[in-house]
Amino acid sequence: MAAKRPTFKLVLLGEVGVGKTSLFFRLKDGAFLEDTSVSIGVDCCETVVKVEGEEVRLCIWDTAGIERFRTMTQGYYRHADGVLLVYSLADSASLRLLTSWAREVDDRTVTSSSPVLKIIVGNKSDLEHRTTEHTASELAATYGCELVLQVSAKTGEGIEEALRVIAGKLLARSRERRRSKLMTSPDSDGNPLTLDRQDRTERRQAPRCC
Ligand SMILES: Nc1nc2c(ncn2[C@@H]2O[C@H](COP(=O)(O)OP(=O)(O)O)[C@@H](O)[C@H]2O)c(=O)[nH]1
Ligand SMILES: [Mg+2]
Repeated sequence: MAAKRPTFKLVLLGEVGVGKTSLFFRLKDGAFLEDTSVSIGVDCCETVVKVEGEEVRLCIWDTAGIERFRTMTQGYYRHADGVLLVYSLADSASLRLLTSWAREVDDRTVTSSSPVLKIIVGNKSDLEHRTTEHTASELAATYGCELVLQVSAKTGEGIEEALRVIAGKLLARSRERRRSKLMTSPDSDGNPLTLDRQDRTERRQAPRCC
């Protein structure tokens, strides 16, 4: 039987209008959706990225417009491996307001078994920039965000590279976690866990969104 792909859940967050749904459709269909209002109800998709010869499956969730009420449910974050904190490079307020989203992620994921990977994504790189990389990097340092990326959902610029970097980081973290568990956790019989056994456990728990 073919080996299952490592699977990770990513959720999109950020102010209304920064381009989350456009990014979602760019990742889902590889195209720019001119009218994102038609997206209501479509909130989850998957894409497969090749990293170091291994196929990684990313399940990506969009807010489906709920963020305007600031009432993201706990379920939205459940089993999330990474959060894409999106702002618009053409709108400095959207970067400033990302701090409250970063805090919300910390509050909502405080009980997660492993820390969620926080990634700052500057969208609309095709427009004139009204934010600086320095400000984004400062925010990243303050809130423990490990990556700062720039993309355009409209032109597709930076998208493939962003997916590869994110998938690579998630894969490396999951391997690292598995290694450290192997070092520390014996199984119920007192034997050290083998990689295969741990692997199967993680695969059973892998989120399925689509
Ligand atoms: N120029 C440009 N416009 C974009 C880009 N991404 C999204 N938009 C536009 O920004 C507006 C808001 O996008 P949307 O995806 O609905 O934002 P959301 O509220 O964060 O989901 C729409 O008019 C999009 O067409 C981009 O990369 N470049
Ligand atoms: Mg939207």
